[in-house]
Parts: sequence; C-alpha cells; structure tokens
Amino acid sequence: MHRRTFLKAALAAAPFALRPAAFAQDQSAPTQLDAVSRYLDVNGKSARVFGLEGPGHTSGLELDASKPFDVALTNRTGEETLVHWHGLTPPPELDGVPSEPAPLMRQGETRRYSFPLRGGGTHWMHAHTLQEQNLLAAPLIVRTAEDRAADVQEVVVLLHDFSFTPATALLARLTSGASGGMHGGMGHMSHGSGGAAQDVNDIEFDAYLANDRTLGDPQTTRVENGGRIRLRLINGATATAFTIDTGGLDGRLIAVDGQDVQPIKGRRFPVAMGQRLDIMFDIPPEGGAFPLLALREGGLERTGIILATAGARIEKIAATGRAKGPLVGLDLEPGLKAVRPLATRTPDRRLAVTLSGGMHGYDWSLEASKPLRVRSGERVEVTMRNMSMMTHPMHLHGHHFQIVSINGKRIAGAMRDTVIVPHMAEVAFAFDADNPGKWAFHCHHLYHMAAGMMDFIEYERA
Ligand SMILES: [Cu+2]
Repeated sequence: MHRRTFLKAALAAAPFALRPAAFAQDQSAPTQLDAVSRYLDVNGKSARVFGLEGPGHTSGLELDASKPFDVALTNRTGEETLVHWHGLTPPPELDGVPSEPAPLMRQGETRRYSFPLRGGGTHWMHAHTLQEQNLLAAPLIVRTAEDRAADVQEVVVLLHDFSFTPATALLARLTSGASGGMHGGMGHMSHGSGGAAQDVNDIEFDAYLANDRTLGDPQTTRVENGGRIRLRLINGATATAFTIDTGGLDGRLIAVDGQDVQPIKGRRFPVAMGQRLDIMFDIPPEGGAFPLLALREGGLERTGIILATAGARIEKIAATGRAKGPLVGLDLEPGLKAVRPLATRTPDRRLAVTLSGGMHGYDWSLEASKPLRVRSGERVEVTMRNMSMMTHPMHLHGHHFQIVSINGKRIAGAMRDTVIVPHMAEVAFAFDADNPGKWAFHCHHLYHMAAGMMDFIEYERA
C-alpha cells in the first residue's frame, strides 16, 4: 500500500493522530473548539474529566501556520472556564488567564479568538485554573507547508498526571500542611555526585497517562517498516516532570517548546511541565514494536505509547519500572542551539526574580527585585534564581524567549516558552518586548502557581 493511503487508514482510529486532510479553515469560518465534560476510564474506574474537542471530536487542534489562528471556543463543560493557548503569541485580551484581562466564560458561551500565527510548532492549550488537573488540556499543533509535505508520520502524545481526588482537595491538603500521605510520597534525590539533595514530587497521583491511557492499555500506533516518525510530545502534567525513554530506538530531538533546534541524537530526553519535545525516529526496515516511555522523575511510575509495525509482537509493559526516573535537570540545555535565535543585541533592561518557598508552609513565591516592567521595543533579560528545594518550570506568556545563561555561564541556547530552574540554580532568558500587555510569568507546577508562584511582566506606556 502507498504510504500516504496506509497512514490515513492507520491513523483514522487513533484519536490523537494527525489526519493530513483535517483542516478546512477558510477566511470566514472559524475552527470550532468545544470545551467539554466527559468520562474517562482510568485503571478500571470511571472519572469525570474535561476535554477540548476540535472538528470531528478529535482532541485538540491542528492548524495551518500560513493562516491566522481563528477559533470559536464554546464552553460546554457545565461550569465557568477559559483556555490559554500555550506557546502562541496572541494579543493579551485573548490569552486566557482568568480576569487578566478576559473574564471566565459562562456555560454555553462562545468566544472567537483570531490573531496571526508566527510559525509552526508543537503547542498545547489548557485551562489556567485547577481544571487543568482534570484534563482541560489538549494538543495544539501548528503545521507548516514543509511539515505537511514531509514524508513523515506524525504522532502526537499528551502526557498527564491523573488523580481521582479533586484538584481543590489536593491543593487544600498541600496548603494545610496536614498532608501526611503526601509528604510520605515525597522523594529526595541527589543530582550527580556530591550534589545536594532536592525535593521531588509533592503529589502522589493515581495514574500517569499518555493520550488518556495508562500502560495497562496503551495507545499502539501502527508504523511502517523503514518509516520515519515525528513524535510531538507535550508534558501536560500538572506536577510531574518526565524523562522520555526511547528504548532501543535512536531519537533526534529537533524542537523544544515548538521551536526548532539543531538536531541532537539521544535515547533519553527530559521534559518538564508545560514543555514540548519534537523527536524524529527511523523505524528499522525489519520492523518491530517500539515502546516510547515517559519515566516519572524520581519515581518508578511510567506511561507511554507503543509504535509497532504490522505483525510485530507487542509485549505488555508494567506501569512501574525497576529504576526510578532520572531527575529532570539542565544537562541537555547548554547543548540546545536555536535554529532561529534572537538577533544579537545588548539588553535594554535586566530583571531579576527569586523563586522561594517550600513544602512545609506550601508558601511558593516569585519575588522581583524591582517591578517587572518593560517597554515595547526593548530587549529584556530576566534572571531567575531558585532558593527553594524544588525545581520550578517557569513559563512566560505572550513571548518566546532564548536561554542565555545557566548558573552564570553565558550560552546561546534554545528558544522556549518554559524553562526549568533547578533548586539553587540560576537561569536567565532574553526576549524582545514585541507584544504589549500584561503577561503572566509563573511556575508551571499547577499547585506552586496556585499557592503564589506567579507574577506579571507588564509593558509601560511609552
Ligand atoms: Cu514550582
């Protein structure tokens, strides 16, 4: 069978797979997106969760980079909500942080979101509320003409950490300090030889999902012998960092946070909350079954999908491994080189923030040494110093930034929108202030954000 025909047939059944002919955007009609309530079976038990359904009830959206973002979002969740387009650069009134500035949407309300796209990329969208815990989150894939012309099978995977306990109760337990069970689950790990111990994982989840499924019943994606695969992986977990383990398959990392990097070969790639990885694989001509696993940082738990050629024997994979997942650190970061970096320029403004707080008071904060104000047209450099015992994945809305310094060492790193700052580390990023507004800047650990690790970078009027 010709590869394209084969792919269409094979992918039709996979809810998260990209279907090449799926977009039908035109100038006048927006793409419909519904925020919904649905039931999901997790480990044999039914859970009410949310979803974001695009055309044909597929999860999420796939858009054409040559056209504007033009989406009509309808709230069918039965409660108030709002959606943030993580990785895109909308004007501030379309960003999606409740009341900053747009109010929450009422049940049944439809809002239209229209703004230019700035290129392709693996992005996602999610509620900027505790509803993110209940899967008010989905892939948002923007494909270029080059992506569409490539003879590559795309596989989109959204990772998640799932709990049967409501997010409000999880947060209340953490902030009340009366979380015996939660502290019991918390890990302490050392990084490298002689590194100080750090805290990892402040919540024990009931399951770790890849495209809504556990390894008890994983997504198995049919691939071709000798075929080329592009994994578009999104860490949509609220409080869990993962290491992607490609098993016996060599991967080539080609983008982080939807921004192209010079390819890096490997079999293990870290991905913190909010971040994305695009990894290319060549399936061997002899075929086989190839699990792509996501190892929970500091834990035995894992999730993932399986790529399999026709007739391949697929072995059952346990949802817990024998070795704890590695700490997600900055080892890979200095080696990442942006394909399209910022132009070389001296910063016009330097900002500095300190990340602090701890598990006991659950008093996470982001403190700036001076007001986080910028002016349109400036090159801004932001230095983040983490004085706490946990790693924080820091996300700035409305912009893409470049990593320019790690622990005082200058680098010309990747373009990103989310970067981790490990405990006692210092990371700096630079961005061009080209999208006036008031922009959320926060930790992408949902409960750290909810407990106060969030601020705004605001443009001054000239
Ligand atoms: Cu944090």
